[in-house]
Amino acid sequence: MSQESDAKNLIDAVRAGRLDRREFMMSALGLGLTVGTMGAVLQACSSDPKPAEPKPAGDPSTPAPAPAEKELGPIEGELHIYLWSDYIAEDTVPNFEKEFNCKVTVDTYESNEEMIAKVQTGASGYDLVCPSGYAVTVLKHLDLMEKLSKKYLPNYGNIAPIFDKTVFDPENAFTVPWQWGITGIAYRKDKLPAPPDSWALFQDPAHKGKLTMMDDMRDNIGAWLKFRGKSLNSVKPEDLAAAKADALLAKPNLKSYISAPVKAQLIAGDVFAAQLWNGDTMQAKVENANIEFAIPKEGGAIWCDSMVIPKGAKNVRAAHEFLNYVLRPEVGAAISTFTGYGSPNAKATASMPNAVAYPSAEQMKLLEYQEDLGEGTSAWDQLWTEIKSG
Ligand code: SPD
Repeated sequence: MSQESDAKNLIDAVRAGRLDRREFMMSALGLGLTVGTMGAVLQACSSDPKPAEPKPAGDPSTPAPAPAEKELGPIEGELHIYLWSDYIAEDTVPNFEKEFNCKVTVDTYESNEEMIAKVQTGASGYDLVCPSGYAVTVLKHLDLMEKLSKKYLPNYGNIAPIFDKTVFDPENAFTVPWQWGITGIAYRKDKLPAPPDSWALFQDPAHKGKLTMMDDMRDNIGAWLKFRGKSLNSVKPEDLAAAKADALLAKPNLKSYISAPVKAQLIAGDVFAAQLWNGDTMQAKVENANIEFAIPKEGGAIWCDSMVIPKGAKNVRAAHEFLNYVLRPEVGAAISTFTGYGSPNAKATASMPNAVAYPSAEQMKLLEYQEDLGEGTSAWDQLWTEIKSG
């Protein structure tokens, strides 16, 4: 049976009440279904006709009252966060622990897919995770997020209008935007003859063994799609076949597929150019001023990562207190000063002399937001496996 039909059978079983959410996840894992297939099938299944809009009671011009928010108990004594590496200032957690008398653990990951796989088990033990926009959509389809109780987030209004009611969370129901950034090329200006201006750099054998690309399906394949003028969200078989051919052409020149941890190799000069995110590049530049960042002429990805509370989290009040705390202007500013990324917090940005400016309309022409691939996710998963093992 195909992955899709296995996934459909499982979803039917949930709908018929034969499996609960946890049994569903365990069965899916047992069948070896990928995150992509599950998300795609769930998305396809959720395109059933919508129930009729409820009729407004009374004056039709009166907006329906907002649904009651969950009352939360007192703050718990612990909080468990699962976050991208190098994505928080050094004093953010210790200051929170002291002020709120709450012990915080922070574990790190290097890709959305790694994080989703853990959250999908239903027993990750995390109270906060940090998906990129497209991954918020995947978690939503899988019903893996708790709704926020805004009454515990009085600082929510500090979020800049451009990050308010995003495509991936149009009702601000689940997300607190954390950082935004761009995927491009980090390079050593003292090791390359000229600043790189194209993804073609990685196909040039002149720097064989001194180049790396990200161990991140969306960023890696996305770059090769942009290289050929395609959308980095394309699921067209012909676009994906071309991206695979380009990725395989580059592969012999690559030292490895590696994401944020490549910073140490750039600093040491073992790597001359790496596909990387802008903020991580700036963190490396603090250690070595020869490191620069470029957006290839064919374009790159722009994304916004947000904090969300996974379904079943145990320390929901502490999660809210932490979110409200990081929304303080000075805390948000300290985080972005450390990470080198853009802050979605307007008040934080206003207080930072060197805040990363949101791209201009001209720069935005080169950039594209990553979106959920829906039913195309399984084709991408397959392609990424073939590229890495090819
Ligand atoms: N070191 C933190 C990097 C965060 C990158 N998140 C976004 C990835 C988009 N594919």
